[in-house]
Parts: sequence; structure tokens; C-alpha cells
Amino acid sequence: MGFLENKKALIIGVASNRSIAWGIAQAMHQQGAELAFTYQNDRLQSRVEKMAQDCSSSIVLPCDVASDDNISALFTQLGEHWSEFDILVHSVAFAPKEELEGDFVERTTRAGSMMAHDISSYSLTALAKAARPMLQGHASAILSLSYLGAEKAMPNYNVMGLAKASLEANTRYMAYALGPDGIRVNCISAGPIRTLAAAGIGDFRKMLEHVEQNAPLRKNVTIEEVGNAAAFLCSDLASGITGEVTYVDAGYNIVGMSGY
Ligand code: NAD
Ligand code: 0WE
Repeated sequence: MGFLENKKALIIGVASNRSIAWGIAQAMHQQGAELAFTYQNDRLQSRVEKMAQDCSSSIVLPCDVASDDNISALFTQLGEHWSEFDILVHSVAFAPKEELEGDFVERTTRAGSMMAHDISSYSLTALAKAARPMLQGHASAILSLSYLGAEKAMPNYNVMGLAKASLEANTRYMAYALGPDGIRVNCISAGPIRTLAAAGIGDFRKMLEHVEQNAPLRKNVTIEEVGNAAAFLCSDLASGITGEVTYVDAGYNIVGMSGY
């Protein structure tokens, strides 16, 4: 018997079988959770529908998190399947590609900054606002995905670093606001993983090699490892944990200097 038996989880952010959201969905399914999925646009619909089937799920709904109407319609439609649910996974980020390379000060624009913060941080609050009636009053959990660029300056991550800093603060403010409703809010800061969001990022291979050579565990993490930590954080095993950022990064973040 799995530790997510009798839990219902909504997974936002599956785009391919390399998506971190997919690793989370599979781990939660293995632990007995019942799943529902969203997809960002028509191009992704059939792919997400097929992947949902692999997790015995037939609830697959559209949602562009930039739209309040989409978010509102999502929970109206979800309500036709589930009267309440227990777990909300947010595995979504976006900034204009041109702003994820080169000199931060030169590249960052007002529009790009607003877009990055809107999609990558505010959307978590917007989703929680709309989902609150279906999550409150029982042991439930919200989880999002961050990256070390939130707290340390990194080459090229640029405006996404600011958006992730906002997401991590959002985790704390949401945990504070939603705790009295029985809703825990946590965040996983994952090490670099080759997903669609990493495709086309210059020198991604070099970053993976750097982590492999310098992280305490001398490896990169997988979506399965992130998925297992996510399943734990969203389960009743983590009933005392809220407002936290948990690193699933082979220990990379704790190293001051490596190589001696
Ligand atoms: P991915 O491309 O598989 O997933 C990103 C998802 O964001 C996609 O499913 C995409 O459809 C969705 N998305 C973007 N804009 C959206 C919008 N307006 N509305 C709805 N959905 C939208 O890549 P991933 O690496 O699995 O990314 C998932 C999360 O993990 C992101 O928050 C990312 O910042 C974070 N993360 C990734 C890494 C990494 O190295 N891959 C490391 C740490 C954290
Ligand atoms: O959060 C991310 C990536 C998020 C992301 C990726 C893209 C690519 C396509 C946000 N917006 C876009 N916009 C696009 O048009 N990661 C943690 C992965 C990542 O991205 C980097 C990294 C790492 C790690 C970008 C530069 C440097 C390092």
C-alpha cells in the first residue's frame, strides 16, 4: 500500500516524458494517488492524454496559467470529476528565450521581467486562489519547482533567477496564509535536468558535467529522484513541513569550494 493512497493530485506542467512534472506524476501514481493533468496548449493535448493513460488517468484539461479565465475554467471542469482534491503540483516556468543568455542588465526588459514573474511565480498564487475551496479543510499540499539561480547569481539564468526568488518567497507567504486552512505549501529546488525547458540553453551539457564533477554525490539528479521527494512532501508523511525549499540536487548547493 502506497503512502498517497486515497489522495487526488492535479499535475500542471507535463510537456514531454522528460518533464519534471512527469517524474512527479509517476512517483505519485506509484504511491497510490489518483491523478489529473493539465496541458498548456492544443499542440500538447494528445501527448498529455496518452501519458495520463499510462497513470490510469482520464482527467486531462487545458490551462494556460497566464489566463485567469483559463484558471477559473480549470477548477470548474475539475469539479465535474472531483468535489475536492489534495495535491496541486506547479511545474511551470517561462521567460523570453533572448533574456536567458548574455549580460543580465543588457538583456532584461520590462516586458520580459513581467512575463517571467507572471508565469513562473504569480501563477502559483492565482492557482491557489482558485483551488482553495477544493483544497481547504483536509490535509492537502501545494508544491512548486525552483532552481539555485533564485539565491545565487548564475550565468544566463538572468531574469528567471529573480522570478524563482519570487516563487520561493511566494512559497513562504502562501504557507503562512494557507496553513490555517490545512494546506501545506513547499518547493523543491532541483538540480539541472535535460528537459524541454533546458533544450537550446547554451552550454547545458557543460553545466551537467560541472555538477557531476563537483556535487557531493558526483552525479546529476533524475526526474525520478525529484518525483520521489515530491511524493513525500505532498504526503501525510510530511505533515509537519510547510513553507520550505527542499534541495534535490545531489548536494550541489551546500558546496563552498570543491576540488581539493
Ligand atoms: P518542461 O519544459 O518539461 O516543463 C515546463 C512546463 O511549463 C511545460 O509543460 C510547459 O507547457 C509549461 N508552461 C510554460 N508556460 C506555461 C503557461 N503559460 N501555462 C501553462 N503551462 C506553461 O521543463 P521542466 O524542466 O520539467 O520544468 C518544470 C519546472 O521545473 C519549471 O518550474 C522549471 O523552472 C523547474 N526546474 C527545472 C530544472 C531543469 O534543469 N530542467 C531545474 C530546476 C527547476
Ligand atoms: O527553470 C529553468 C528553465 C526555465 C525556462 C526555460 C525556457 C527555455 C525556452 C524558462 N523560460 C524558457 N523560455 C524559452 O523560450 N531551468 C532551471 C533550466 C535552466 O534554464 C537555464 C539554466 C537552467 C539550469 C537557462 C540558463 C542557464 C541555466
